[in-house]
Amino acid sequence: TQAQPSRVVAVASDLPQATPKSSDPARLAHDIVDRLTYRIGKDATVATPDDWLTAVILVVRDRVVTRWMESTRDTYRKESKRVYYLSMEFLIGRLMRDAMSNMGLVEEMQEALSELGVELDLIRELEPDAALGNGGLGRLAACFMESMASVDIPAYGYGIRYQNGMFRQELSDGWQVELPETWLEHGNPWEFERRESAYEIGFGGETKFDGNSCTWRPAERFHAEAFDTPIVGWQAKRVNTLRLWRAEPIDPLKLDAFNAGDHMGALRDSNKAEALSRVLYPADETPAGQELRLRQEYFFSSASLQDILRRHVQQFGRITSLPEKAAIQLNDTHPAVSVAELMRLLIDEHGLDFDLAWDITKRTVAYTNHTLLPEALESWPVPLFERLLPRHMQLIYQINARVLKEARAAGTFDDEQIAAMSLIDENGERRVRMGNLAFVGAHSINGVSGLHTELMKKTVFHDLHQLYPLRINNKTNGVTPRRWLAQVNPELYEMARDVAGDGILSDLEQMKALDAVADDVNAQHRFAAIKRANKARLSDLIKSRVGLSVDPDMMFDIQIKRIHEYKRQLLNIVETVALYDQIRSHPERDWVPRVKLIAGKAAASYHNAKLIIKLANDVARVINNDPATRDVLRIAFLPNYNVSLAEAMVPAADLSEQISTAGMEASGTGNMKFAINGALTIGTLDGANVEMREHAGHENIVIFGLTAAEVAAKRAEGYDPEEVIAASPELAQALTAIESGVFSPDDRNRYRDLIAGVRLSDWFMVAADFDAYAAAQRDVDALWRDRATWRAMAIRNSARMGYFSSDRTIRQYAREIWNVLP
Ligand code: B1H
Repeated sequence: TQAQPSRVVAVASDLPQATPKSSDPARLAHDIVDRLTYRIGKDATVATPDDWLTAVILVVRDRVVTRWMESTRDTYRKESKRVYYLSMEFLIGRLMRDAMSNMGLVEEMQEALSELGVELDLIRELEPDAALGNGGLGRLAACFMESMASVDIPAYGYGIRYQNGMFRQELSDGWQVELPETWLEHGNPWEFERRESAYEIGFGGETKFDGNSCTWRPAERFHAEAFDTPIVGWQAKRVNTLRLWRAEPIDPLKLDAFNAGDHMGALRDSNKAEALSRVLYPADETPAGQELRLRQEYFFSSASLQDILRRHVQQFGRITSLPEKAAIQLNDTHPAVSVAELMRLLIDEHGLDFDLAWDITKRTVAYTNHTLLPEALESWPVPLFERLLPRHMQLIYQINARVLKEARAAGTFDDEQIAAMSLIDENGERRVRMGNLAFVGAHSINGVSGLHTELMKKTVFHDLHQLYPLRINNKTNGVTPRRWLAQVNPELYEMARDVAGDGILSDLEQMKALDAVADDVNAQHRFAAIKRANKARLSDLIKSRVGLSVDPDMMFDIQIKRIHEYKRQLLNIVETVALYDQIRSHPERDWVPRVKLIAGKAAASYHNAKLIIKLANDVARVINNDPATRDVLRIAFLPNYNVSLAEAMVPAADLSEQISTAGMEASGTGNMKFAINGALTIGTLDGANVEMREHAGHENIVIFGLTAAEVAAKRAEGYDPEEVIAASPELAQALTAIESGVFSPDDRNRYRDLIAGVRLSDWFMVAADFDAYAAAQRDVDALWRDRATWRAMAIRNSARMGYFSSDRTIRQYAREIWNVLP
């Protein structure tokens, strides 16, 4: 089928308003040389590839700016409600291809550059990844920013302009080594420094009451300075702003101290300020709990709220209309101190009384929860909180008194339940519970998948949910199809367009049209050729990164995500070891050639996670060097997983590993990216896998293992992993091999404790799920042998993932939480 002409016409009229002149290749070429000369001060003959990259970005940026200003003016003129997305993390990756492709400039730019003798693909690789995030939570924020622009919602992202983002991971003898990432080294041509937008941020000091009014005199004060990055929506319909804050000293150099000979003291404020926006905490799902982290959280929350209130008052005059004109979404509890800060600003700076301020706060703020892991629920020791934010501590006590009064008035809660709802954890050292603060200060609390939302109601927020039963709602995550289909897999995108028409990127549900061709031999061959080409490209990358040759005709089995025990990379590796043993014992069998690829970073302080990386590398060394198995089984750990590496791996996957312990992965978003690109999923009934199965059809996904309810029951009953191990010879053999040092002859005890954890408690159900997982893998092998069936399933997966576009997610937030019209 061909695209219907009418659709093509409709889309063409939607193209970016860039004048034909501004996207003309000759004009682009001229502009590139112009930027090179006048902005970078280089002659084309001596320009380095980095110079060309900067010049190209500046040319794209100039075209973006026109649309940006139009968007801003449009919002102002229409007096539209604005959405504010507050997040400690924005994992945006590279922006050039994204901006160019959403502006509709890719081909013209390619032409312009070839006139200049420069290869776009080459300079594209030089752009650093903006890695201002740990993993899924930060990447979701980046997808949401792109989707909000694409569905035409006036939105601002607010965060921190970390000088050092996520660390760079290197391997040294198979161990993870963390190195600082210096993404700003060559400057950042995307950002605009806003020296005029600076706010004062205070810490410590004391509060003074005069009647009802309170003044807070902070002991330390800093400035927050804004840096704006334009975020281009699909077809440049709208360009929104990502505003990141950098901390600045108010007094960069204390000359009096310096002159008195105290040279270090003269720079103390400068150094303290620098530390605030210096580095991203690289501890996914394990809050650092350090003072600097709380300072960072307050720093960016306060700057963002001051900016939001200033913009509101400037345009609308009255602060009381805030909830009608601003929706503030808290990305997890990291900005939860915003609830107290908004109350402070409304009461102390804008003179409202507590009741009105509380009403405005609740109607403006909404909160997204991203995890149920107990260790990830943020709380701060009361003494620390009080010392850094004395005024906020008072307000939190006042809020708490009001909430607990409401709870008591309900008459249905016992003391234990009341204690669970309190903003203060009184068990042991008193702590401020940030999740409870975010919950009570918000009109909406959402989870990120259906299962996660239901578990939220039953676990962390069980009692608050009883008190406020209308607040919890679900917004299943999604990913942007512009980056995660069109840009990473242009050939599959082209095939999809040929079948489903040009509308798929504005409405991913239209991919459904591919369903009709899933059994068509030509479609299957085209799909297979595309996958093969993506795999060949990834093979080259693997060869260059880790020196391993992999045949693109093997099954590419991929697990990429942060290294976490609950994500169960260990289950994957143990199964690989068991399979290795099987192949050695039965070399005559018809084994499906498979390469297992693993990548991901471990938090620097997470001992077991780092050990799992070492294990992957130890196992890889043995297996990849065994001539008896190397034709049918290989395994590689690819270092420095980041957005750009994901972009190379996702379109090359045959099999996507989504094997977390059921009940522990809130949603997952990698799972969606793989399926959109035609990988089959092997996974547990966890997070969004549950919904992916409904959309793909139960027959098109390989599900195994305990359900969340079964995991909970097993843990409650107290289960004995040794029994399970004894009943499974393959598992027993693999565990024994690992713990006895077969893969670590240089240190035979290396994995003793790691495996002991499985034998003794097996909190993550590695042993409990092993047999089901191994059997599911053999089912996968059987499917692979029937290539036509496999391809049909893969195409159906790709066709049926329309629901998992972040445009759908954002439209739901817009209608059901923010009350804005896309
Ligand atoms: C997710 C985090 C997270 N949930 C604490 N929670 C952090 C918690 O630095 N910290 O302190 C950082 C990150 N990240 C992830 O969010 C979930 O695990 C995924 O399942 C989910 O898909 C993603 C987006 O909702």
